[in-house]
Amino acid sequence: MSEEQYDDEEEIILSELDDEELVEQMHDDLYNGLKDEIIEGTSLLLERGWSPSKVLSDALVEGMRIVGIDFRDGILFVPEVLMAANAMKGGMAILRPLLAETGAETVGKMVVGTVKGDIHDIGKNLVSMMMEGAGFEVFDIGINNPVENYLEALDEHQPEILGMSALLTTTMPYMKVVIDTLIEQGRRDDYIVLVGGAPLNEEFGQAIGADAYCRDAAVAVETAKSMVEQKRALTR
Ligand code: B1M
Repeated sequence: MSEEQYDDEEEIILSELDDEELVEQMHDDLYNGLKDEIIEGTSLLLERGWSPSKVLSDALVEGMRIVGIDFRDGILFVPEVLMAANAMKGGMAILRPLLAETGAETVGKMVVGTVKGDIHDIGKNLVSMMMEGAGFEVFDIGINNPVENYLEALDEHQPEILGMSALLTTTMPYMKVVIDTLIEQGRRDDYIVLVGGAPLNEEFGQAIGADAYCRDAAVAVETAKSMVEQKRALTR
C-alpha cells in the first residue's frame, strides 16, 4: 500500500460511533483480532450504561459467532481464530468480574483437558477460547491428565460438560478410562461428555460412550449449547 493510500484511510474513532455502529465495528474488530479495540469498545459500552451481560452477548459472543461460522466454512483458519479469541479475552477480562458481581447465569460450565500421555494442546485451547467466546465458563486443566485430575476438576467446578482432547492414536483410548471411571462411580450421567481431536471420529465417540464427538471448535460450541439447553429443559 502506498503512503498516499495509507494516509487516505480514515481512522475510526470508536468513541464517535453510536451504539449500533460501535457494536458492528466490534464484530469487525473481533474478526480481525484487534484486542486493544475490543478492550476500548467494551469499556465504552459499559460507560454508556450497557449491562455487562448485554455487552457480552451483543458485542462479543455475537462477534465470535460470526468468526465460528467462517471457521467452520473454511473462510478463516486456526491462526486467525486464535487472534480473534485472544481479542475476545481482552473484553472478557473486563466483563468477567462484573458478571460475577451481577450473578448472571452462564451459558454453562466446562472442564476440559488433554488426556494422559498427550501434550498436544493447540486444538484444546482453541475449543476453550471458542467456548468462552460463546459465554461458557471454561476450566482448562491442561495436558497429560490422568483420570484423577478430571475427577478432581469435576468435583471442584461442578460443570455440565466434560471435554476431553487427544491427538494420538495411542492416547485416545484413555478417554474410555475416564468415562468408565465415571460409570463405576455412578456419576456418568451427571455430565455431558464431549470428545475431540484429529484421530477421533463419530464411531469412536460412540464406542467409548461419549455423548458426542466434536469435529472442530465450532461444532463443540454448537453441540455444547444445544446439549446444555436440552439438559436444563429436562430438569426444569
Ligand atoms: Co504431534 N502428532 N506429536 N506434535 N502433531 C500429530 C498429532 C501427528 C498426526 C503428526 C503426524 O505424524 N502426521 C502424529 C500422531 C500420529 C498418530 O497418533 N497416529 C503426532 C506425533 C506422532 C507426535 C509425537 C509422538 C512425535 C514424537 O515425539 N515422535 C509427539 C507426541 C508428544 C505427546 O503428546 N506425548 C508429538 C509432539 C508434537 C509437538 C509438541 C511438536 C506439537 C504439539 C504442540 C502443542 O500442541 N502445544 C505437535 C503438533 C503441532 C502436531 C500437529 C502437526 C498439529 C496438531 C495441531 O495442533 N493441529 C499434528 C498433525 C495433525 O494433526 N495434522 C501432530 C491444529 C489443531 C487446531 O487441530 O488439535 O485437531 P486439532 O484440534 C481441533 C479438532 O480436532 C477439535 O477442535 C480443534 C479445533 O478445531 N478438537 C476438539 C480437539 N480437541 C478437542 C476437544 C473437544 C472438542 C473438540 O472437547 C470438547
